[in-house]
Amino acid sequence: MKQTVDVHGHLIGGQWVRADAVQENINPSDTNQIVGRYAVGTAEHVDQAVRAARAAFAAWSRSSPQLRHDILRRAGAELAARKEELGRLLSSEEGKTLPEGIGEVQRAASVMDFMAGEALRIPGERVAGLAQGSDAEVTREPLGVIGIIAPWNFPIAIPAWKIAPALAYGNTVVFKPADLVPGSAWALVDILQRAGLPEGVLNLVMGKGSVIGSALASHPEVDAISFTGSVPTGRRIAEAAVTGPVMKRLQLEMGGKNPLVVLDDANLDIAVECAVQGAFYSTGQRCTASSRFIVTPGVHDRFIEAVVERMKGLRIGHALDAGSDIGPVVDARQLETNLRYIALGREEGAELMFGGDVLERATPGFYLRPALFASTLPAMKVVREEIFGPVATVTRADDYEHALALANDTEFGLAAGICTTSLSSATHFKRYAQAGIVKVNQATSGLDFHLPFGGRKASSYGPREQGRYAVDFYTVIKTAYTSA
Ligand code: UN1
Repeated sequence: MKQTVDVHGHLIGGQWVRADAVQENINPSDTNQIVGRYAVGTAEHVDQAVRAARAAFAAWSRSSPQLRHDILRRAGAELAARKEELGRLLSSEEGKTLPEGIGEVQRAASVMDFMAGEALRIPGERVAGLAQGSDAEVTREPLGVIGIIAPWNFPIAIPAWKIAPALAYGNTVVFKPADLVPGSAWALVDILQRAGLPEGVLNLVMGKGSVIGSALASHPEVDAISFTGSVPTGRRIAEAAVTGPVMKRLQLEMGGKNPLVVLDDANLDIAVECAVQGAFYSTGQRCTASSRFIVTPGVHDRFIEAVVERMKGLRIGHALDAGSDIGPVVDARQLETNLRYIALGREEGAELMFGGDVLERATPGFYLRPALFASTLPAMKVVREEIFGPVATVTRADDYEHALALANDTEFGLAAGICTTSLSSATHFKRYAQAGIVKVNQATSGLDFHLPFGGRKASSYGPREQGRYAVDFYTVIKTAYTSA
């Protein structure tokens, strides 16, 4: 494809770098619309970016926390000031609705502010040593060059919550955004760079995961990889990351098949809201989405009826239309996956209660009506495998104990929810749900930026992201002994 003036380049060593290959960023709400043109990189770009990050590390890792704080604060302020504009860009490239897009940019701004503060609060401790006169200090130092590989479903918030702590704690970064959503990533990097980062501290290389992600995961000068995406890709990254001379530290956030348990004593309105919000908003494209509703007999039929009624009122349309509750699926491939699972659910004997059909709108896009399956059994693939679309299943449970067992009957362990008015069921579930995040009377998706995020089992590997806990991944501990 011919390069045009408006191509957005990579950022390597403080310079915007144009590439021979260019990709068009297509709007899933209107496939005739090109959101922008973005450079597509090679392993050579990754190598240059990693060298730049390595060269910048010595000075940046010793920089004043005040400097790092001020840069992050400035970036946060610009993100907040431009959230309407950047929210439009985000919704145009990813397909989530405009309020969701704007909300996500605000979240990125809040993350910058929070992490600006954390740059001033790097923890450490002084402890008495055991030998006579010996003192020990436990301090945290920057880790080095961090490779950040982000998914397409949160085009600005996930990059922000990985990049901000990396920089706050004195690391340098090579960032590879998802190739479906380079626009928000480019804008975020541009903002951080103009906020005053020295050259090479933050580098951006766009392109295919199979090329850029692999090159980053296997590069000997990269010290750690923070990745969010699928389990198979996470596994490939992990394998590549430990084969070099120095095994890289890993933080992998992967899939989910998150249960929402609804008990007989639940407030039905709350349960329906949690179900519909958690499963279908953001087009179900969240690793925290509730995809398995597990419902006890006394409320089972009423719950399905009420969810279907609520689904009938959902407006599926162009992400930027004020009337849309749910935007399109991100691309043709994901739509195909969703439809394949919807067909499979029927073949497996699940009962399609509502939705699952492709919709025509004024503009050509990947519009899908959210789907609800009932009469599903734990062994069905639609109940076991992550679909990453607006498809949810209802499984009947005999009682609370059975519901808990079904909730935990999965290889994943990211989020788990329960709707109940019983303190004892809620308390028991919080304790025994095998998940990194548990929600009571709240949708499983939608998380606070100041709290730790991560899962168990196949969902996650490595230390938590976000909040004060991010320090565990982005710093390395030193224990110093001194005798005077
Ligand atoms: C949220 O539900 O607010 O990729 C965040 C994802 C998760 C983030 C979910 N890593 O969906």
